[in-house]
Amino acid sequence: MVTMSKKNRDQDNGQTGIITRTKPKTKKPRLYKVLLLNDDYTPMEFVVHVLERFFGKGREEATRIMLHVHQKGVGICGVYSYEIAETKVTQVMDFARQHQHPLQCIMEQE
Ligand code: TYC
Repeated sequence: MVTMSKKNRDQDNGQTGIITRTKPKTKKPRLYKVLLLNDDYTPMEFVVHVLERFFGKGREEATRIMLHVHQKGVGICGVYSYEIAETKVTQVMDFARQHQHPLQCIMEQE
């Protein structure tokens, strides 16, 4: 919707038209995949824990995703808006660094 400034409202005597949008504005948010990359050193149990803690997965799904990454080299943890995806990547990278594991987490536009 387009609205008038206070000055314009004060001067408006009812004859001034207000332009309104007829079509509802539905901007679809761009989505980003958060991916885990395989490496030779991060313990499998640590990756499962990451998927449970930061991506809300249960033990079974977390284990399935971890094994997929282990076998294929890369796997999807979840799909989010830019800000949420960026936060997840930062949380995982900080957590991996704190535990001195080389685990890599990246985001990619869908
Ligand atoms: N490849 C690792 C190992 O054999 C396990 C692993 C899985 C590491 C997934 C990273 O994103 C990863 N210990």
